[in-house]
Amino acid sequence: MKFSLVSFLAYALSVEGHAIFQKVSVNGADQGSLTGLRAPNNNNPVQDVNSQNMICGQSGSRSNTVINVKAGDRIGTWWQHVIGGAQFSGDPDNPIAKSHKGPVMAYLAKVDNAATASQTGLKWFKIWQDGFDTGSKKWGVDNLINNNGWVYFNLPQCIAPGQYLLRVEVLALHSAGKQGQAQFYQSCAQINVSGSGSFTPSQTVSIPGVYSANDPSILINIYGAQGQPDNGGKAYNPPGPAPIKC
Ligand SMILES: [Cu+2]
Repeated sequence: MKFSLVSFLAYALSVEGHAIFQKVSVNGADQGSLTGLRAPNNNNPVQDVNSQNMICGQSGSRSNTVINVKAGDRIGTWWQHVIGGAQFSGDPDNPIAKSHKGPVMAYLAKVDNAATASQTGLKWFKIWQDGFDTGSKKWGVDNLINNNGWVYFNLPQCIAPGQYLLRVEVLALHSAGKQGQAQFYQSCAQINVSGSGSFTPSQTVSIPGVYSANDPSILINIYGAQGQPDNGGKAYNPPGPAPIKC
């Protein structure tokens, strides 16, 4: 009895297949687990687009470190099924369950001190996204899985020096055909940007506030006629504003 309960629980946990953004690299230099991050300590998704947990995930760990970066640097964000990596050896849902198709997006908000700033009431702008490629039928999440949980993007060259929260988000759409069933996963990195950029966003968004539950990018059936998660071959626009252009 005991063994069947244990294996049932392992199965019940593993079918969740969620993920946590838990590490940053800068030009390939690994910053260490949870260093410079505000990250949830469990992998449950946020499903209420109006929740404060939409900002940096459910409150969990909060680092005292601010990560130094230069405008233009190649940033890596590392996603795994649970904190530390796979939930168990051979975990098929690490870094995230293959079912969890959807976009990956990155936002910045200016703060005075990234280690101490409140994350509420900030003015966010999007710097990068990886949505859906209609040619290859690959979602941002597919690229994350193919890179063993790493998502890479360049911090735009024009970003002005100073401290920021960098919010990176996976939006899993596998159940998003029903309102309230899209799954949001996010953490925030605390960064200090150097360089000679001078960009100030002409438009910013509030988080929460930027998304609505019936947004066509959030309330969406991504399955085509054959049941494949190919959005019926149609283009997909990730929710929120367009990424800035330098
Ligand atoms: Cu999930």
